[in-house]
Amino acid sequence: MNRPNGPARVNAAFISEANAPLLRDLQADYAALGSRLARDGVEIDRITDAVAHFAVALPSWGVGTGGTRFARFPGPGEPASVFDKMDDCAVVHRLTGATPAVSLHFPWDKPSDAKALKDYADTLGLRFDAVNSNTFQDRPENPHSYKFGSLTHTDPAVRAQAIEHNLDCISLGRELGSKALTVWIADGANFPGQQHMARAFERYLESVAKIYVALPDNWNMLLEHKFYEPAFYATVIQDWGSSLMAARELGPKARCLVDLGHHAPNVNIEMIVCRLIHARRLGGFHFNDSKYGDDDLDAGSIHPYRLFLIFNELADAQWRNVSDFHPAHMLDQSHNVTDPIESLVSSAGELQRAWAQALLVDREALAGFQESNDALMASQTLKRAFTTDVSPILAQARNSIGAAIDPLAAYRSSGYRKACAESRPLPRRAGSGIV
Ligand SMILES: [Mn+2]
Repeated sequence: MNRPNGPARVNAAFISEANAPLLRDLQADYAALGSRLARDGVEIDRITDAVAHFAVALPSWGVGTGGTRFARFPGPGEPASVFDKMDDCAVVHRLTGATPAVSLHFPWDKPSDAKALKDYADTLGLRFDAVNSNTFQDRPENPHSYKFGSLTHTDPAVRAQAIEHNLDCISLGRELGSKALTVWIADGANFPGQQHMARAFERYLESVAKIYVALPDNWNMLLEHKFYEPAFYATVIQDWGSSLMAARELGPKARCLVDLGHHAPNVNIEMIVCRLIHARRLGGFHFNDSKYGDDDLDAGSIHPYRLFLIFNELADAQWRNVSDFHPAHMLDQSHNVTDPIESLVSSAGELQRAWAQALLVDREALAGFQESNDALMASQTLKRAFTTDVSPILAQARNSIGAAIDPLAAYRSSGYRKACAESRPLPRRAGSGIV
């Protein structure tokens, strides 16, 4: 496919040129950190290798400018098609080396020719992660409205329409090489008494069971919970308890997806992660950050310690060799005031940072402090890893796989956004809000 606006300018030669003047300082910084870690018995190359193999999927909706309930302020050169989105995702991947997959959202990204899209992704070196269904918006082609719910609607015809859409997502995902379907529903109530809460949950179980049976054997169904919005009184799948109950009723291919923004403030998300690991039902993550609610801010921008503590649970599970443990990593963010590519580049780096820090935790020492009830030293053991500046590890990991030592600076010098602004049509409308 001839894509004149393809991400050709951000290619291997460009990145190598951008890296050249930074190599000497990186070597010095990496050697200094290597010596410091060696004193703790940590071999730095082992951590760097793990970071280089870390991957997180990009949300197709994340490369467009997001918005709020109030307004959306489009940025220049926004993607106008799913192919443009793939180009932007390829740029993020070339710069970071950490984002080899894209998570699509249907019908927003529904291709007229799935094979052409798959072929184009192949040429970009990208693959497809979980596909996301959307039964929270009405479409002109749908005979029924989701205003009062989708998979849990009181009317069986609406439920059938929502089930059918999820089945369509599975068949599209099969053509694209996806291995998972993520299901988040907006169903719930704004008023006490509006919805029979028990019956709504029963209808949910009945509907998702009809989707579950259509899953290929090597697929997962990721159930995403969220405690409020757009339903402000009660949401049908509001928490990890409801999600886990549903996953257990459905079967082993059903897993729980933890979106970091979908919990009340101060909820101990790392504890939830730990419990889902125990249940062998941690399906994956939507990474983002928040201050107040489901803010969809950039990962690591508000609570980096919380992000580290979540990765600490993942590193601990890996250290314990927990069976059947392979959670999917995906970003789910809304970029309202930044260039979306820059936010995604930065967020991928923040996840790698948390992963590197988590791998630095001295788990033998921590276990000893926990056994002897030494609360202070146990806490210090985590803090020692968290306060280590692992930036040289991240830069060296990127350099080792042909990505950019300083991906943001490289991106800004590439002129990619300016070229997109010149070649892509202006968005048709500026009004829509939340993505
Ligand atoms: Mn999400």
